[in-house]
Amino acid sequence: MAKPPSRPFPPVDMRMQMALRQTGFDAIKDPPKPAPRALDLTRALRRREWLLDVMERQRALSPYASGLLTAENLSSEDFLHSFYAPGRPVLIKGALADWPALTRWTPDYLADAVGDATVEYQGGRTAAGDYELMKDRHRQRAPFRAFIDLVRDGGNDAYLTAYNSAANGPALAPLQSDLGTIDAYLTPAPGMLWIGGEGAFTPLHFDLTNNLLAQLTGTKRVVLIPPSQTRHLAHRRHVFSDVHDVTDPARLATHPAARDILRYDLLLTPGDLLFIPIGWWHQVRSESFSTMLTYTNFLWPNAGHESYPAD
Ligand SMILES: O=C(O)CCC(=O)C(=O)O
Repeated sequence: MAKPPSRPFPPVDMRMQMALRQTGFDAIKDPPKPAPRALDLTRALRRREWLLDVMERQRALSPYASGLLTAENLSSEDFLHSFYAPGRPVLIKGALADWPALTRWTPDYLADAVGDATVEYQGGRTAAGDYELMKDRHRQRAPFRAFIDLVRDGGNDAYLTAYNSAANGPALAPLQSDLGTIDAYLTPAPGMLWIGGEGAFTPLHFDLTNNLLAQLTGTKRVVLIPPSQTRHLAHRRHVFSDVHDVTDPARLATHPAARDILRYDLLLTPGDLLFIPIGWWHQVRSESFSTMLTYTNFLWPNAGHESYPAD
C-alpha cells in the first residue's frame, strides 16, 4: 500500500511569519492606530443635508415619484408597497362611502346623539400661542351639547382632539354605530375623534407614528412637507416648528428660510382618507365645522416613537 504523501512544508512567507512571532515581532501585525479624529458635527450635518437635497432633486425628475398621489380602491398590498413601507403620503378617495356618519354628522345630530354627557376638549387656545406644546394646560370639560355650541360658530378657541380621546370613549359611544371599518389598512380599533369649528388650527408639527386621517364632516386645508425640508423649519421644540404656519406671511417674514420649501397643499373633503407618514410635517386648518377620525393602528408595525430623541 502506497504511503500517504507527507504534509507539504509551509510556504516561505508563512515560515517568515512564524519566525517573526518566535522572535517577538508580533507588533508588526498590529501597528498602533492613530487617535480617531473628533467628529465635526456641523460638517456631518451639512453632508446629510446635501444628501437629502440631492435625493429630493432626483425625485423631482418624475411627477410620479415626487407628486402627492391620489388613489381610489387602493388595495391593502398596494397601500403597503407603494405608500406605507416607502413612507410616502397618499390621498385616498371614496373609502368611507358607506359610513352613515358622512351624511348624518351635523352639529345638531351630534348634539342630540351624545346629549349632555361630559366631554374633555382643548380650550382657551386663542390666548396661547403654544397650545399644542402645552396640551395639558388646555384640557377642559363641558357637557357635549355646550361644547358643540362653542364650536358651531367657528374659531380656534375650543377643539376636541385626539389628545382627548382617552377621556371621551364612554361619552361618545353612541356615535360608534355611524362608523364603518377600514379593514384594508387597519386592525379593528376605534379611531380618535376631532371636532372643531371653522378656523380650528393645528400648527406645523410631525407625528411620531404613521397616521391615517379620515375626514367625515366639512373640509380641512392640509399642508404636507417632506422630512427633507426640516432644516428650513426652525425645529427647536419637540415635534413642533417655530414657523407655526407656513401660509402666514407674517410668520414667513420672521422665518424667511421657510418661504421656498417643497410643500404639498391639499383639501380634505368628507369621505377622504389621508395617509401621513411618520416624520412628515403637517399643519391643518378647518374651513368649516369639521369632524374627523385619526388612526395609528395599522396592520403593519408602526414604531419609532419609543426611540425619538425628545430632549
Ligand atoms: O386635524 C387636525 O387639526 C390635526 C390633525 C393632526 O395634525 C394629526 O392627527 O397629527
